[in-house]
Amino acid sequence: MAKAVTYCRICEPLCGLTATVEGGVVTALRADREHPLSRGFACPKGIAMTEVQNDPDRVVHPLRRTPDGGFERVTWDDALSDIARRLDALRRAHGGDSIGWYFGNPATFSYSHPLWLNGFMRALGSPHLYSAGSQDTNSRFAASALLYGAPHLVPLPDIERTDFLLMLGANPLVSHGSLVSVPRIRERLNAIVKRGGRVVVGDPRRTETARAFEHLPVAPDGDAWLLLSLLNVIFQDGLADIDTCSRQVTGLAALRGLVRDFPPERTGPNSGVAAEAARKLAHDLAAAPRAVVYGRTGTCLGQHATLVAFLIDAVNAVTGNLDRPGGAIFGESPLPVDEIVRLSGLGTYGRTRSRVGGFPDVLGTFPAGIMAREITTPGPGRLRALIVSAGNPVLSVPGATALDAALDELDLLVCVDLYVGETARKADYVLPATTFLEREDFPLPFLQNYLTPYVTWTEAVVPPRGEARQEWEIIDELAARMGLGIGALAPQRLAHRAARRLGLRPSPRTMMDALLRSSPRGDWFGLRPGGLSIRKLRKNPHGIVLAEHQPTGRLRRRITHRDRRVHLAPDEIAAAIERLRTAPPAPADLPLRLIGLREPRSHNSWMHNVPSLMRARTQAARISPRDAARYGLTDGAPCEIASAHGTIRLPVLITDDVTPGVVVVPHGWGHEGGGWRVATANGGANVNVLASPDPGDLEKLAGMARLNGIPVRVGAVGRESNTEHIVSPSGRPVPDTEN
Ligand SMILES: Nc1nc2c(c(=O)[nH]1)N[C@H]1C(S)=C(S)[C@@H](COP(=O)(O)OP(=O)(O)OC[C@H]3O[C@@H](n4cnc5c(=O)[nH]c(N)nc54)[C@H](O)[C@@H]3O)O[C@H]1N2
Ligand SMILES: Nc1nc2c(c(=O)[nH]1)N[C@H]1C(S)=C(S)[C@@H](COP(=O)(O)OP(=O)(O)OC[C@H]3O[C@@H](n4cnc5c(=O)[nH]c(N)nc54)[C@H](O)[C@@H]3O)O[C@H]1N2
Ligand code: SF4
Ligand SMILES: [Mo]
Repeated sequence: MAKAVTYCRICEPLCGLTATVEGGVVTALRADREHPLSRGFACPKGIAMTEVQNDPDRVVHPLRRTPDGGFERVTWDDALSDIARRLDALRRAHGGDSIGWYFGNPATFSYSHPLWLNGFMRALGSPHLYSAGSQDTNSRFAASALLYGAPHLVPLPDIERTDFLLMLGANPLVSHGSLVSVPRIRERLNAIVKRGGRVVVGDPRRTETARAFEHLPVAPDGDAWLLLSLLNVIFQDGLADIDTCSRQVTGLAALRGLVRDFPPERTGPNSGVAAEAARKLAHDLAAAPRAVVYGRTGTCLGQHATLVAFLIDAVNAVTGNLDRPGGAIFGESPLPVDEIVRLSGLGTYGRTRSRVGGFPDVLGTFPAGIMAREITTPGPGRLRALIVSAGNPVLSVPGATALDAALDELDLLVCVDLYVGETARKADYVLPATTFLEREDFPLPFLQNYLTPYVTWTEAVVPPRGEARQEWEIIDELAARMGLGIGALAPQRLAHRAARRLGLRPSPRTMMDALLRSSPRGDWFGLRPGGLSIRKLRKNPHGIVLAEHQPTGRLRRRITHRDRRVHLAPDEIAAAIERLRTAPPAPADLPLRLIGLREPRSHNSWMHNVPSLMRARTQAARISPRDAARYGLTDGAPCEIASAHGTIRLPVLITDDVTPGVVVVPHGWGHEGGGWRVATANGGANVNVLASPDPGDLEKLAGMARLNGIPVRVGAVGRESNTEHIVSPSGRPVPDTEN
């Protein structure tokens, strides 16, 4: 029996774990008590990763579709040569831009996977790159491109030092924090209150986090209105920090003009926040010595997502809270990220436009919401082959029904996954990926998100099960068989040079080591003893804390606008405010607004095959007592939710946590007939069939999916339904909640 130290790569705090390994098998995972940040904390999902690791349903050999719709086991050699041959034929006949790639959320937790797939797509010369980002973070990146010139400059809420946190559309007590890496975030939030500060949670639902702090009910998709009204009050009442602004920003007067028409009295009906409450909030924010507004997925999946992300930073800037302790700060990585982003050409926004819909690229990706149309729309550049790695877009993108149908029209669909889920079941090939316990790793994209600067390296804890391979190895092999020169990205070129010097195969590891060693904190290949290298990190398996706090006062250096100022009134934002003002009302027959929620024991779509996480629970639609009475719904009985695009059925959970007028349904359910048997047995409904598949309905500036605020109606389902009741004294399944 051996113990190995590693870290969890399911969600963003990246908690430290220790693994018990017996005979090459992980038999237990525990929270790592010696991890300097997570200090013995891990959530039930992290612990349950053992069950994913050893899941009998995991795909551990390459699979090929059979004519009867099943799968058969094939060798890696057969799979890769057939895939390479078919991709190459498409490339010759129709061009590299007939081949696309969608990478899902777990991809970003691997340092090597995104780098290699970007290199592959670059080598192909294809613009068809899609990701979970358009359902998650791209609005944030687009806003940063407009504000700072650099999409990757994402401000962090300085929870450690703030006196006032206004949190919009985030539920970190369940999600554990996102676009900021703070292990034990609950304690950090409690500490704000303990030192006399405040945490205000703007959310249409009284969430776990809202209950623990101060709840400000906002209307779905109401954040832009609320933020405009806050700015209006800040300007009108002379609360702006003019001194700081004169040093930091440009466009202040223009922004003032843009928000003039949005006094709280006028925005209230749309924001859901009464005028008096909005006025007081603006004053409290401005009066707090150190305050910060932070927004997460609840603010990213609406009609005005980029505008909202932009306005959040605008409030922070105008109150003098940008780039200062306790405000919105810009984390730094021990690696020269700004330079890497610049050299690799990855830090783009709007450099290219999509064929369908004309959307600007965000970090080289287009909205996943247009994939279906890219497949079905004839003409040059039509998407004919798709590789999906670490994603389940059939359950995660808007207009799931349209995508599900479009996938059937592809010449080739290849999925690289741990399971045959709802997307992989449509694939020609399913290729077995390693889990994070079976690969070495480095928290590359998260380094600048840590509030406490930290760095770590982990080796694989166990060898891959069966024939599973790391994604980068699969991509490397595919590229070689297609005769594509990998190394199209600057870091990869570096890896190639470093590897050649050392006589090694170019690998992510050689690349990372070269980057680390040559970074300002590196060991400079021996010139700076004690500096960073993989060797040094391996000697410190619990990771290394690099400083107490992220630095502040360096924003000017990092902004890439020529004038080195924060741009507060770009034309794109003026146009977005105009669209907000003129947006047509929802149809009268769809009177309710649908939003999502995350559950403590789910992780998007992929942890529903873990028996210990699924015990006695089910998916449900939460609704207020008022609306339940109005629409004749009974607690625990099935209801039907219909939008302009689809209909789903699921049990009702009546709760006064939900603001009247709102229905709440978690995503990631709707498992059917795939290779994950526990998930399939728990089924549920795919809420994204209710979202619009129409490119015209995606948010304009980043192509964000509209997954929150969907107009719907709800009705009871007659007795003919065989859906089970969910709440009963006999202990039937209930929804997962900490309330
Ligand atoms: N309605 C609604 N829809 C949403 C959201 C919402 O809030 N509401 N949230 C959106 C957000 S924020 C996200 S991030 C997306 C997620 O959407 P996706 O990223 O498309 O899907 P996931 O459900 O995360 O599925 C991940 C897949 O990767 C596999 N996997 C897990 N680990 C690995 C690995 O290491 N390697 C490989 N190759 N495969 C692996 C899993 O088996 C699973 O099939 O969903 C989005 N969709
Ligand atoms: N347990 C668990 N943890 C997770 C995940 C998971 O699936 N399960 N997923 C991970 C992923 S991929 C991500 S991206 C993060 C997301 O992290 P968070 O964004 O913190 O997580 P959510 O729970 O989706 O919180 C979004 C909140 O927005 C609210 N909301 C919905 N619409 C609106 C709106 O229009 N305005 C406002 N102000 N609020 C609104 C919802 O009620 C919800 O409480 O979580 C990560 N962590
Ligand atoms: S909160 Fe849970 S899932 Fe997220 S990193 Fe920590 S242990 Fe893993
Ligand atoms: Mo996400």
